[in-house]
Amino acid sequence: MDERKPSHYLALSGGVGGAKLALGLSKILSSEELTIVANTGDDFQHLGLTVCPDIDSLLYSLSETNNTELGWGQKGETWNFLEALEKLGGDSWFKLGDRDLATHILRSEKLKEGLSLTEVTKLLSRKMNIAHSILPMTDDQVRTVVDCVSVGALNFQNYFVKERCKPEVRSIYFSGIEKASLNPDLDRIISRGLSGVILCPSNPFLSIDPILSVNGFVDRIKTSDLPVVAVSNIIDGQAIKGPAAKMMKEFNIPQSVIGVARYYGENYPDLVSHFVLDKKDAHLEKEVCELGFSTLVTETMMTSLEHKIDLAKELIRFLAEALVR
Ligand code: FO1
Repeated sequence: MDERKPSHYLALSGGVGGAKLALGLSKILSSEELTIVANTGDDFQHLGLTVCPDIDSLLYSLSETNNTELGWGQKGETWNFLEALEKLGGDSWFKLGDRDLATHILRSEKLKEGLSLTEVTKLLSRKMNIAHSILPMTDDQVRTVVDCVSVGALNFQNYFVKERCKPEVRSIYFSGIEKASLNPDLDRIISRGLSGVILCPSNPFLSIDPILSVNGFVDRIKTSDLPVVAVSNIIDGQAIKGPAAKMMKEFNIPQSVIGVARYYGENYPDLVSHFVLDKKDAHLEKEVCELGFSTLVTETMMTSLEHKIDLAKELIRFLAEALVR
């Protein structure tokens, strides 16, 4: 009789890159085989609403309703609310489309009624016909703060959207992280046993760090002795999207896949065992290996659904090989 435990993978995601890979993984793994953990450090209160951009990127990506031109929000979006708000002199720097607004209003109402963020995310997932579990890293409030050289501490969305990532960054911290407990559902899933953890090609400082900083999470993963694979968000020295490369320069980290691999290795010793780099960085594979990672070189640009699925398949194969060794 085959006594093997069923496979179950965790994918840690923030922003567009994470959501793209999560979609690819969801096409090849069943809801019993995959749980997606979302960064909630980008969440904020805006116009009286609770906005959770990284959860929403996952909701819209997995329901295939995401706006691929903008990289956030929903496709076929209209902007009547925003135009009316502007006319009234309201705050319009953070663009809430009419369709997107429904998500934030429903979420905010349910949170006020006393549902947890996990429960609200489950409800929204169900309504969007998403089979896979999207779990916020915690149900407690954590807010990413970007401390900038000239302007001081900025809430994440002020830095990212209002200031367009222009100010030079001194440091980043996650307000509330000390008191945040790991999502209880996530805790249960880890206890049942995992086959591997995937750090999606999201910004390590802004998207992956907050998740790995939740109390006890890294220790739980480490004691399970699992293969943990990081997919580089940097290709040929450039971030696929967002300020990662600029931040690496500001933090004096090499602006390359080496910088990403070194960052994970130094900040999370003995956590990440496997590393995926893009074909364009193949010449750096040996150097990544020398940092102590098993490596896979492949196409990591996900410009079509096929690319997302192909990368997901390669990753799962790579992790499965690690398990049989
Ligand atoms: N990003 C922008 O650059 N400009 C926006 O106006 C904007 C609005 C927005 C509304 C809802 C939402 O869920 C996300 C939104 N984003 C916007 C994206 C978001 O702020 C960032 O991409 C993520 O937080 C980074 O992961």
